[in-house]
Order: sequence, then C-alpha cells, then structure tokens
Amino acid sequence: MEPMKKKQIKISKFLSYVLRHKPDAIGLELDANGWVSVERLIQSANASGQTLTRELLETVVRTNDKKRFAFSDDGLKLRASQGHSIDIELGLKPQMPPEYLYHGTANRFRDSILASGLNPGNRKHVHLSTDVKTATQVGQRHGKPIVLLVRAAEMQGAGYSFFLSANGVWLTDSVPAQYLDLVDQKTESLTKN
Ligand code: HQG
Repeated sequence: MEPMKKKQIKISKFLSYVLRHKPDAIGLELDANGWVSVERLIQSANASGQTLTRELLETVVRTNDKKRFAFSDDGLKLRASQGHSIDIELGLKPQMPPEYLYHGTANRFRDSILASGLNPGNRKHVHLSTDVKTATQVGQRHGKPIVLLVRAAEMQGAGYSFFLSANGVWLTDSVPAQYLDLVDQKTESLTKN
C-alpha cells in the first residue's frame, strides 16, 4: 500500500477511536450530539503524538471508504456518523426502512443471536446494511461470516424505530429474534428461523 494511504488509514482509525469511543484519551470532550471542535481536535491530536493538519483531516474525511466522519455545515466541527459506544445523541429522525435489511456477523454468534436476537453490544445501536455483500464484509471482521436478514418493515410496523446514519448505515436499538432469518449465502435463499 502507498505510504500516503497507510497514513490516512492510521488517522481514520485514530479518529474512530477518539470520536466514537474515547475522546478523553486525548483530553477531548464531545458535545451532546457527538461533535468536537476541529481546531481543538487538531491541537489535541498533535499534543498526543498523532500528526494532524486541517488539510490531512479534510482529505481523510473526504476520501474515507465508509464516509465515517462528517463536518458540521459551518465546517467548524467534526463527528463520527455512527458506531459510537459513548452516550451521544445523533439526533436522527426515525425513518421508514426498506422491507429487508441485513446484519453480518460471525458463525459462532449464530445460536446466541437466533435465540436472543441482535443486541448492540458495546455500541449504541445494532448496525444494519442494505445488501448482503456489505453485511458479509462486516461479518468477516469477526470470523467466518454469516448474514441475517432482518424483516425491517414488519418490525417498524410493530413500533420499532429505524434511523439512517449520514453514511448510509441503518441503526436500530435491538432486533428481537422473531424478525430474523438466516440467509444461506450459497443460494441467498432464506432458512426459516
Ligand atoms: C454480535 C463497522 C451474540 C453482532 C461495520 C456483532 C459496522 C451478538 C457483535 C459497524 C448478539 C458486535 C458495527 C447476541 C449481536 N449474541 N452476539 N445476542 N447480538 N451480536 O463491531 O455490527 O468499519 O459492535 O452480530 O461496518 O459488527 O468500524 O458491531 O458481531 O457498520 O466503520 O455482536 O462497525 O464499521 O460487534 O459493526 P460490533 P458490527 P467501521
């Protein structure tokens, strides 16, 4: 990989850590909606040993493969668009989800999930994708991937809320097992839960 790309990935990981999980690791505090001042972020990053300039930050935000971070409209603040473990309020309005959404996970979690549903773990929300391919990539991060289909529109009809993050990830608080089906990835057919 080119050194420049490597540097950008390192900064993206640094930003994910600070903006989603541990701002206090570099002496920062997020506001109630997860924003941090760009100026203070740059200062704190440099003080903690992570070289960061406004230009580098703009490049990382603009070229990020999953568009993980977003500037405020005035350009003065930055936040992660989803994936937080700390208690912030993204302020998203509930939206009608597509009929089906997908969740990629590891095969070893299958029995537990089919018995007790999807819970957000350390994060604020369960993360869902609009397609099987993306879900498979998410699942691969944890081991041998499997994909679950979430009957999202049915769930929404039963009173559950869904939110669409600024970078296209669907979020919900939890998914009861009754709304899940296993996707057989060879045939992409469904195996009834
Ligand atoms: C699992 C990445 C056992 C769940 C991705 C998942 C995503 C259960 C793990 C974003 C369970 C939590 C989030 C249950 C859920 N029993 N295991 N009842 N309920 N789990 O990393 O969705 O690159 O917190 O299946 O693309 O994998 O970081 O969540 O495997 O959008 O931007 O508990 O992170 O984006 O793992 O990933 P995670 P996730 P970034």
